[in-house]
Amino acid sequence: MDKPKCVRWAFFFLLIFMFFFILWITERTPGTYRMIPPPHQAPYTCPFQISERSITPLNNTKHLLVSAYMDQRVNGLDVRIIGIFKRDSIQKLHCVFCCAGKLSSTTPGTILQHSDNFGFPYVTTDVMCQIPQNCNATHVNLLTQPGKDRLVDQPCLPIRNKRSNGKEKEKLQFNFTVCISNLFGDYNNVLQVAQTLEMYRLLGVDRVVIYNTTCGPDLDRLLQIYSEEGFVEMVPWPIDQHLNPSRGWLFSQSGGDVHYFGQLTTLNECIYRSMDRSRYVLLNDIDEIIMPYKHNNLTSLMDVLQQQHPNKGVFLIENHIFPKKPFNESKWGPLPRWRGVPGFNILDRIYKEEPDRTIYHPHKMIVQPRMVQQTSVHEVLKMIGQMFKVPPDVCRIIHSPISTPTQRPLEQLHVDTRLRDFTEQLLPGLNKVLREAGLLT
Ligand SMILES: *[C@@H]1O[C@H](CO)[C@@H](O)[C@H](O)[C@H]1NC(C)=O
Ligand SMILES: *[C@@H]1O[C@H](CO)[C@@H](O)[C@H](O)[C@H]1NC(C)=O
Ligand SMILES: *[C@@H]1O[C@H](CO)[C@@H](O)[C@H](O)[C@H]1NC(C)=O
Ligand SMILES: *[C@@H]1O[C@H](CO)[C@@H](O)[C@H](O)[C@H]1NC(C)=O
Ligand SMILES: *[C@@H]1O[C@H](CO)[C@@H](O)[C@H](O)[C@H]1NC(C)=O
Ligand SMILES: CC(=O)N[C@H]1CO[C@H](CO)[C@@H](O)[C@@H]1O
Repeated sequence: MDKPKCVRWAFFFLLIFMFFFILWITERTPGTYRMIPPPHQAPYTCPFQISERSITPLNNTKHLLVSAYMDQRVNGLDVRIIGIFKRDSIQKLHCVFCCAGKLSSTTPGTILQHSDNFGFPYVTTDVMCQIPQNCNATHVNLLTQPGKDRLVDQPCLPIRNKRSNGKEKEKLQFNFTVCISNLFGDYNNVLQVAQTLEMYRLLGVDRVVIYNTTCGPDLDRLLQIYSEEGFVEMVPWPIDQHLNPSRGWLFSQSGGDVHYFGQLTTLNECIYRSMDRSRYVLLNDIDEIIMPYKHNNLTSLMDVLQQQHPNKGVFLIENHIFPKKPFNESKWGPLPRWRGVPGFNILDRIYKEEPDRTIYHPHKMIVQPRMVQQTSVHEVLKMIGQMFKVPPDVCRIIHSPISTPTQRPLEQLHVDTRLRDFTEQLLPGLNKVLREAGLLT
């Protein structure tokens, strides 16, 4: 090859390279710079930055913000911001809104600390804000001082549950949502979780919301499948990146910054997340099944209970422990195909402890989310409407904990095979999802 030809070829390849390089750059730009506002905007147009995370630190404070929801149940207040606040440094806060692209004037925030904190330094806290007049609010932010200059650095929260104005109440998307407040500690009990989720489905649950700090590798794969299908909604919950979360429920016993990986906050978050889309919300753990004993499913149970108790909005369900030992191998399992699956088989657990009703006995709850303002784990803290204790022969919790410290003698246990009524219905779906997760050979 002579020299000019070689240069011409080199130039040609350079041009092609540059063409693809430019194409690549323009493809990438919108994703990479999503958080930076477009240029040439008038001053104070907003939002500057939108938080897409489930935990957002509030600048110049020790507090964390979680989410903002429209809530006009109390006169004069419009928006509820759910947060995790450091109790010893709670200060005055001011609300500022994005009103169709324009920044509003500030309004004072009303700070409502939840009454349950179990001694921990951080507590679930709501800030209630009033929207200024003539503001079509889309986003909200909090300021420690009522000036606008500090806003550039602080990502604002989108306001959720905005009902379309004037429209009749829309039909609810779901009848029953289960809120699983936390997954943490590389939990990998796949067999139990798959059985439990399939049981929820048979009982009429439409959606399971799971707040996820960490989980084990096999459970991760299983939950990816459920979440692609839409039955499970995973909410990232990286609380360990912001605080030192406690594995216990009481500060004096286990120390740390916040109760059980922020369980009290996620339960409240889940109620507001479900408020405009689910008739009922079930607040229980992943090792618990709220089980009707006189009905085939939750729909028929709640139809009857609600008819008998029209003013009740919170239904307390008694907890019954099905200990790890002794157990009775069910005649259907453990099937050999489940041998490679991590976790235990809840169908084995047919012995149940009788709860000691002379001491405090914790309940879990089925609630109408629109009747609840603030909740704790075993009871609601603030509500509109009343509570009802559901008799245990109508509905109770089948609780299969991963371990039970004290083993009771067989004479003190009762046989309860309610779960096995569903075995035949359970197996097809269960084996299908375990196969999809690559856990059955
Ligand atoms: C408020 O803003 C939303 C989104 O920007 C828009 O869809 C809605 O029509 C507005 N409502 C009013 C009353 O202007
Ligand atoms: C909710 O339950 C009602 C009956 O109580 C039923 O008509 C409706 O289809 C159910 N909705 C969903 C989403 O399952
Ligand atoms: C619930 O059970 C009732 C009565 O057995 C049945 O008619 C209904 O179809 C069931 N609903 C669901 C959602 O499974
Ligand atoms: C749960 O969170 C961990 C840690 O962020 C992540 O690695 C995992 O993929 C998440 N699992 C699911 C199913 O979302
Ligand atoms: C398991 O259940 C069967 C049937 O109820 C019973 O015959 C058997 O004795 C039980 N085994 C144990 C170890 O409890
Ligand atoms: C001044 C200041 O602390 N700014 C921070 C506010 O918070 C965002 C993210 O939450 C940070 O990126 C800023 O540096």
